[in-house]
Amino acid sequence: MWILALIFWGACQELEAREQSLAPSVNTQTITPGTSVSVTIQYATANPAQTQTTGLGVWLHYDSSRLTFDGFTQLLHSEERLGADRRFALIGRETTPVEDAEDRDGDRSTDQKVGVAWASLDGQWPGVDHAWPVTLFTARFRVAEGVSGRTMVRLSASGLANGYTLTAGRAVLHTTDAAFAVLDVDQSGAVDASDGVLILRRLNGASTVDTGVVLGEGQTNASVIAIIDAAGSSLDVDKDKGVHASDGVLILRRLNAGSTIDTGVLLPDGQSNATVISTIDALK
Ligand SMILES: [Ca+2]
Ligand SMILES: [Ca+2]
Ligand SMILES: [Ca+2]
Repeated sequence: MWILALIFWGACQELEAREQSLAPSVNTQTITPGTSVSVTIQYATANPAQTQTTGLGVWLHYDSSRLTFDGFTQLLHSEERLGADRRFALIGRETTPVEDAEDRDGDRSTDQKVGVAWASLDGQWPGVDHAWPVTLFTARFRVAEGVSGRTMVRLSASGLANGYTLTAGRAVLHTTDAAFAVLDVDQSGAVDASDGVLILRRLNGASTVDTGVVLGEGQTNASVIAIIDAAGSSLDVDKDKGVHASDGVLILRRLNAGSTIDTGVLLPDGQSNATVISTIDALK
């Protein structure tokens, strides 16, 4: 009995992992070489939601060959914005970029970082006077001349409230001529299961494919459908000379990290689970 109780307790702990989460207000933005771009970062908590803590330290990571940091605006609890309320301290603001030597964001292309941190001794950060998600700051960058393609602005934590883990999103910045992977049909900058869902729905003949799927900036149901339809025969991943729902099933299974994707799908002669996987992976 006590073992069951322990397992139950463990399951509850698992379910209730406390999170501080950071995400850009828009996941994908278009950039123009030689101009500026602003990335606004929002904060929330989960388990419990919308709760006060002792604070948070944030690093913003970026590729200095493409972006030059140009300062924070709208910084939460900065002196300009603190007014009479002194319960919060903005305890650090690294406006001079430093080398991203630790690479805590796991992306070698982001070689520099800037940081900001807040603390509340009585555990009342970010305070109750803000709508959730709370806007922490807007970071302005200058975009280098001659840039093309995609670049990421990523997030990591320099400090978390005790007992919390970090969930971090990332901003995808891209020029208008950036090439997206064939399977990145929502143009989010990443090929993932969301793309698989959209593709499968379309190959099933659906005319509304984006239900419940968050699309990249500027993307609509119609634009995603146009991208999928334009992909044409490259989506024929089982190479039976037709693009069918079965191709969508195979793609979605693979984008869900499946290593056996042909269960229940009849493959043509010469095709195997391995050949289909390599065809799909070549489109990522
Ligand atoms: Ca990095
Ligand atoms: Ca995508
Ligand atoms: Ca096919």
